[in-house]
Amino acid sequence: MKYLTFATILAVTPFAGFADTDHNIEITQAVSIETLKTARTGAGYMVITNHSDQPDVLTAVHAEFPRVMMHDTEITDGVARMFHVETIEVPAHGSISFQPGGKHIMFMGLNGDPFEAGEMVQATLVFENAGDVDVEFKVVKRADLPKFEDAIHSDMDHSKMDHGDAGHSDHDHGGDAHSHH
Ligand SMILES: [Cu+2]
Repeated sequence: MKYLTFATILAVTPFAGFADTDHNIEITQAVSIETLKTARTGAGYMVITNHSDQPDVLTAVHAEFPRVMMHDTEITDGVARMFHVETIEVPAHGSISFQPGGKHIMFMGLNGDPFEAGEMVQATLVFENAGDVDVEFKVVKRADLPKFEDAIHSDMDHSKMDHGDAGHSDHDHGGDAHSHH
């Protein structure tokens, strides 16, 4: 699924006029946690990696719910509180993690149609430079959440990604390694 998503991203990278610039956004570990039947909201988590030489900014998320927002979380006096953010910058050759207790996508207005494990939630991320990037959040049980902090360590990430196969291995991992020195 990662490979498919990556191909989709390449296919939708717009602006032929910017072809000299590498707008290379990769989304990994896109998951949502299953919700209660009565839940009105669900959250999406993922790691966004920007393989390009320019920072990029996530400016909006679209999905088929009455409202979709980007939230971050702060802890005040031991109480976690979510707040709305308008934009999220992804540094050049860097990653941003959306994970429980931190940034997340908030899907609002589920109204009787809960997220069930095994389902996919479709969304489109809108970036200032890369344009529209489609993403599918796989709904999992809370116990099956990946460890997001691993995702930004390229060595760990590589070990999970079967790079032995195919000509896939030459996609921009130089950028990852670079960001960890
Ligand atoms: Cu939220």
